Amino acid sequence: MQCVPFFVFSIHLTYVSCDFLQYGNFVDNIRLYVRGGSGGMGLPRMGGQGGEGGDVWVVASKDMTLKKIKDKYPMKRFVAGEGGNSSVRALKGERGMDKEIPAPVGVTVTEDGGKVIGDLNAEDDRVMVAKGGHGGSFYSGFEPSRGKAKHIRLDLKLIADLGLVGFPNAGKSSLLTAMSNATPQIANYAFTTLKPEIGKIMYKDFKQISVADLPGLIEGAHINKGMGHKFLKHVERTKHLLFVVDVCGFQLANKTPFRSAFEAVQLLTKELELYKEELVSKPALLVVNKMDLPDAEEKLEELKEQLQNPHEFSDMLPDDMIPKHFMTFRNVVPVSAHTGFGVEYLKTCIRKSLDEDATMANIALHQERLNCGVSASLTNPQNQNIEALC
Ligand SMILES: Nc1nc2c(ncn2[C@@H]2O[C@H](COP(=O)(O)OP(=O)(O)OP(=O)(O)O)[C@@H](O)[C@H]2O)c(=O)[nH]1
Ligand SMILES: [Mg+2]
Repeated sequence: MQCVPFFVFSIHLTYVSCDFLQYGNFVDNIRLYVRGGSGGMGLPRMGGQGGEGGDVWVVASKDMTLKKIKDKYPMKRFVAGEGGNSSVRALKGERGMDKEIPAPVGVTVTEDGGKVIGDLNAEDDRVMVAKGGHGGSFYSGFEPSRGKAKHIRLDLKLIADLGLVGFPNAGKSSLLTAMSNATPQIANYAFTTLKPEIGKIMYKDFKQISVADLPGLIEGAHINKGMGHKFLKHVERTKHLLFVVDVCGFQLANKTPFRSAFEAVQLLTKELELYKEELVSKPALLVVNKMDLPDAEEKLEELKEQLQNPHEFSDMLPDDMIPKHFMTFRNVVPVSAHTGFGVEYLKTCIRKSLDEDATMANIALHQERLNCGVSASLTNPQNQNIEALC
């Protein structure tokens, strides 16, 4: 068998646009109308004050998805309760009921103009999105005010320890299947994965590492070609990146250039850099997949040599696609997702890499606390509780 790339998509790269490709049923952003409740009427003749209108909150809830919000609230309209009017029996009107919008963990809440209202990163995190109006009182001539009204967006970014980054067909989903409990779709054509999926790698000591399988990147993803931004944003919140390349290289279509494994690495780096430069400073590992194919060993050696001197070998790439900084991988691991070769070693490398970072983060936190303690004892002669000062 010859080591050849797959030529399944016969369309030109530039025709692969978001309009052309469906994003499956996966909903990863949604726009909602929210309005705080109006305040209640005051009672002028007795100086009574109307109740405050309720507020609208977005609350992170387990097992919630944006699709569920869409299905359950098709009007996508959330209005909090009105404050009660002041009356002879209850001079202070009752406060209106708050309205809670359950949302998945990992959403960023923004206003229409793009201003971030808040991130919900853990269950029960909450953010107020529309304040209720004031009840009518002496100061307002007993007239209540209306609640704030606006459109907001909930934008979901997956949170995972590891994000798989690669061209289509590199074998990302196959690798996830080989490493974890996930059963993503796998097929011999580009863009098999249309929505992100999370799998968990289980270790013997019950440690779990979450891995996000993402749709394949193509050249131009940063300007929204292919699946573009829709999934690139999911890389933002993963702690580490796992680049996956086909040892034999990749060609999207017969009109697009063939890219060797080395070029694939650089192009993937550039796409990340162009989308958001800080992404390329994330810790990364490189998986060289399909090592069961003929000539794989020679190709791997060639790749390793090229990675040692990337400047020398980048002239095959267009100038504007050469990354500003070449990626430094913590490990370069040859595997075959098909035969299982190298998969256990890869799992060990991933674990080690994440553990090392967790240890470093703990040391840094400890150091920060100590430094804070030193400055506290310098500025605080009574030597108060350092923790409290920090
Ligand atoms: N020979 C060989 N083929 C593999 C290996 N891993 C994956 N493949 C094949 O490569 C093709 C693509 O695999 P997928 O796992 O769907 O690739 P992907 O990177 O998830 O692709 P997209 O979801 O389209 O981005 C399938 O036909 C797999 O069977 C491997 O280790 N060796
Ligand atoms: Mg896939």
